[in-house]
Amino acid sequence: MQTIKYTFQPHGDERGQLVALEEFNDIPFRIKRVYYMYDTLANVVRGHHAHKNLEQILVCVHGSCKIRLDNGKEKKVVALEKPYEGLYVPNNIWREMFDFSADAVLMVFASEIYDESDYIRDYDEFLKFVGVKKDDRT
Ligand code: T46
Repeated sequence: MQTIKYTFQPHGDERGQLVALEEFNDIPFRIKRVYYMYDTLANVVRGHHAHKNLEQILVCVHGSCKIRLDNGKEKKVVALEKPYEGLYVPNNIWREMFDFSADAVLMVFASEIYDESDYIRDYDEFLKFVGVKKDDRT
């Protein structure tokens, strides 16, 4: 499974670093929502769902965490450890976020506003939605 990890341009000088993210330039969609999670407890796994119509870029702006992406056939784990890296997560991908460091702040840029009806929270329903039979999985 191909994953897209962006390396954003830090604008560093003697004062420190600054990263600017513009829609359609650095973020490949119109940004309708930004949310972030912090104070995630050790051993917590968040996510466990897919979206029918949502593109997102995940940036761990402080600390680190890991993201498991699953297209129904294959899984891939991507580590987010730098505040200038962004992981693109398209629709129809099951995602789980885990291994949060105590200081992790995971910021998400989303192409749509919050809509609970866009979530697929049942894994078998997800496999059916993406047209994958259980035997096809690796
Ligand atoms: C995703 C991963 C990466 C809102 O009220 N508005 C929002 O925009 C969001 C994202 C959540 N919420 C409420 C709904 C729940 O009561 O915040 C609570 C926690 O949300 P959830 O359990 O969905 O959080 P995660 O970390 O499992 O998943 C989130 C996003 O929901 C999801 O779209 O892709 O982060």
